[in-house]
Amino acid sequence: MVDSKQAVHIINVPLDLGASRRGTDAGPSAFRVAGLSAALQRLGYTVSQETDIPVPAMETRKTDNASARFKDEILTVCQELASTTLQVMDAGEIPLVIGGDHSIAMGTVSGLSAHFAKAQKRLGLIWFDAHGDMNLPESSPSGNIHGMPLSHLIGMGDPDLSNILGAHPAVDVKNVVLIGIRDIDRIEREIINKSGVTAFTMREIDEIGMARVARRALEIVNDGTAGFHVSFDLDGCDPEVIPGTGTTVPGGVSYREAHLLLEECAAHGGMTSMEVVELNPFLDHRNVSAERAVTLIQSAFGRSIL
Ligand code: B3U
Ligand code: MN
Ligand code: MN
Repeated sequence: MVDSKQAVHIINVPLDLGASRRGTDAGPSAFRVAGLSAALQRLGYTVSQETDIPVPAMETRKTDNASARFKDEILTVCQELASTTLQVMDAGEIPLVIGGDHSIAMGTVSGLSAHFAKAQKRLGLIWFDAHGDMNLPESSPSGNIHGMPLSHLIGMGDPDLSNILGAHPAVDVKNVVLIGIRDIDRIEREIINKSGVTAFTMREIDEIGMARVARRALEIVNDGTAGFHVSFDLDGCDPEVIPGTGTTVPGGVSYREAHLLLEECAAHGGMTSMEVVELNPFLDHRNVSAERAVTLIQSAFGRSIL
């Protein structure tokens, strides 16, 4: 679906209310400094527009919701983001959403699904992450919403967060894959195992290789759907590849494996949209994580070596 005749619309969401550590709010700026827009143009895309979603700064807010911190603020941001991804899809452009912490995926994916739901179509979802992001407010050890977006997108959890734009559930579990996971909480493990989503843990990647994981994942997300979205948490990569993120977990996906996955997504042709989240420039070294993330995005958008 992604082809160079379509225009890319970059949507920046400088949110860090979903994580405990400050700093993902500077993600969009680091991507600008790393030359994201020019990198897409070099591949032949036009970047039609950049939209900045307004996000309140943590210092201006208080939260008394211990099990879903800053829920009201995050819900407002996700509603605005969902209407934007819906409009961008309706206009025939490719949404590229730049975070921000991973809570924003509830907005991104709800808007995409609302677009397809109008034509009675479904969306597949690739969730690349070190974490499962399938906690519920009652199971979360932290109360951080960036550990909960996927459970809400499959219709569980807080009814406000799981019903953004009325798409409920936003995605069907049978078209959802997790890739790269290696740090799961105790109750979250049961939630994942019971949910019906397919998980390719680091063990599967080690055992059968990223090429086969990518191909199997693509079969699942394309089974009966109108295309698939890639929600790419940079912490899925090994910390040596992406040091600039807040919750690093050793033993992650290598730079080449991550490229291969995204090259396979581009080669398949069904990718409708992408989001890249959890970049924390304050933890980075001279913006290398942002620069590497830009080249990963290029792979997803069809860059080939030759
Ligand atoms: N599972 C933990 C940690 C976590 C999830 N996502 C990130 N960290 N980035 C939690 O807080 O839910
Ligand atoms: Mn995540
Ligand atoms: Mn993560």
